[in-house]
Amino acid sequence: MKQAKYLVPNDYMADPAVHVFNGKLYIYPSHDRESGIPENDNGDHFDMNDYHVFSMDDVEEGRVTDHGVVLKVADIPWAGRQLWDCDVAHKNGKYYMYFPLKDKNDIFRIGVATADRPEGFFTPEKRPIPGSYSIDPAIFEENGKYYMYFGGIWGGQLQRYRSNKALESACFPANSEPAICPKVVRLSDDMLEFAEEPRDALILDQNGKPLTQGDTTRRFFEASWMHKYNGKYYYSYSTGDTHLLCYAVGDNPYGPFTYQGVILTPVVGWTTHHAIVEFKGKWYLFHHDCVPSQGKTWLRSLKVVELEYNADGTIKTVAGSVAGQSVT
Ligand code: FUB
Repeated sequence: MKQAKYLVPNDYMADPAVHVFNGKLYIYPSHDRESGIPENDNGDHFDMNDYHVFSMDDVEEGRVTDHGVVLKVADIPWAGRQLWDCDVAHKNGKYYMYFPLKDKNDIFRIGVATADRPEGFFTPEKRPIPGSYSIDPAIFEENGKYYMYFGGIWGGQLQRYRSNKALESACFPANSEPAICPKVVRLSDDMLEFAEEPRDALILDQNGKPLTQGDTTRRFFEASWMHKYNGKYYYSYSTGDTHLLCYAVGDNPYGPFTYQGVILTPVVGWTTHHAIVEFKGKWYLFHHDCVPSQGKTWLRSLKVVELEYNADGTIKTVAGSVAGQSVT
């Protein structure tokens, strides 16, 4: 498959997290809906209130099974509003869904819900993860250790924290100062808490200097993902207001990571978000755009395209739908 394909043409799904469980591919997206809330920089118009799970036996063949609603805002005891990008991990026969949600004070926290099967139903814990904040949890497992990458600026509220403590008010570094970093934290053995204080996942330029806040085509905004390729750790993310998916490579899950380049050029829509996964010997980039909704930024559609690497381990840039990429 060299052309991007839409996966769920009858509904709006975004922010894919994708994993192989029991030989199948499972997709955990956000479920976009028309809420009528006007668009703003806070992302209030992304007012999602449930999740579906999808699975595929084969990406090339393309058939997608919808396992239906697996978790709803209405079932989460601490819920305020806005179920954003989730991810799922498997440990010892149980499946753990991590999801960002605003609490009753309109503060994003990260919650956990558990299931006995990858397709759910997921039962939420009574409280969010203690010490959690911001959005976009992405889980990476290696040798029985589970790491969560998280965070997002602007509507994702990461600028309201320093050293894992809430500030009196939001604070962005000056343009010449090191950029706000995504966070990485190891999960506890029971998968329900953080095992340590979240750390900065530092992104460096080729000279070993931290990317700066003013470097808006390279600095982190939201949408973390981690995958391993040829022994290296590929941390990937969205640059938000410059609409790129970028990546940086490191030697261990905590980083630092050195910036390498662009994975996906801008798509139709405002947000860009992804998952990278190997399945049946090929690598795939799952992502979303707003072509089917004719550019309504809050109604996004899931897509997949094959991802290719150069011999030196760099990723071949994929053209997003703004560049006029044709889709099937
Ligand atoms: O879907 C809501 C937010 O939009 C996600 O959490 C971000 O990553 C962006 O895609």
